[in-house]
Amino acid sequence: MLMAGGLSPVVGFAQTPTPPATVAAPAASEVAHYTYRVVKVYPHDPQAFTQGLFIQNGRLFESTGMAGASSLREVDLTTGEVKRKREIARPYFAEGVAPWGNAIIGLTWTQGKAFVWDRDSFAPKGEFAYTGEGWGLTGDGTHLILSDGSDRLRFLDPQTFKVVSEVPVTLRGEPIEMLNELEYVEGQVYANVWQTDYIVRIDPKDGKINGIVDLKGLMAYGPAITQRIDVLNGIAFNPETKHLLVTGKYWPALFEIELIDKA
Ligand code: DDQ
Ligand code: CA
Repeated sequence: MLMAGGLSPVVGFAQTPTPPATVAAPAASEVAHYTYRVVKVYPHDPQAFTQGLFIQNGRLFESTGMAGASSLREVDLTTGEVKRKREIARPYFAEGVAPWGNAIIGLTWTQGKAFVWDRDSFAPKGEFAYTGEGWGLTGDGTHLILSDGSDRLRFLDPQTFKVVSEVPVTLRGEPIEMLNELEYVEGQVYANVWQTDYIVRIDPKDGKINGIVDLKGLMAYGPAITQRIDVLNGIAFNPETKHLLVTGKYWPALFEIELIDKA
């Protein structure tokens, strides 16, 4: 269940599941809790149903979903202006994107197809097939890492898209599903949990969640909401500042944030 382990948007993560009698409960301190400090607020295209987000060499790339509105974009961080855009035609519903060398690889939600584009021209370079759904995509330098809405992360060979290994993602022993947009940050995988204000930090070695970032209230730092917005989605790491950039589907703002230990 999505809410197993206490990621319910209503009750937060205060509830601790009862451990089996024979197994010692891991100390709560094994999971770090973070809140955030907003460093900067940038404009974001409110028509962008954000599905993928990353920075490479200071350049910001984004993918957007919805059949008929899917795209790959390079975006000017400061102005939010779309510098380059490749539309991804129906029936494809674009999902997460990640860089690989000079290429960008992009998932589709239920079409089982990943596109490969040239990073600079966005010209198509190839395709991969995979089973199941595609949600988030990132890379650890050796493998691509894919989420599919379940509690599992798949590690893929970037040359073939074959599954090399998989880990179940757990919070204090309970599976956490609905892992959405991903970002590999200094040895850990950050994941938006779909339809919550939480980003979880996952140890890719064993799938254990070792940190929870609570982004509740983030939109209050942005402009007034004048249109329908959807869920938090999109994490990019800026290695120069060590800050995260986060946004959401149809959000009018993109936030540069710093994580703060929750007291
Ligand atoms: N996902 O990105 C979480 C994988 C899917 C989000 C889809 C939400 C909008 C659904 C619209 C239905 C159109 C077929
Ligand atoms: Ca990302």
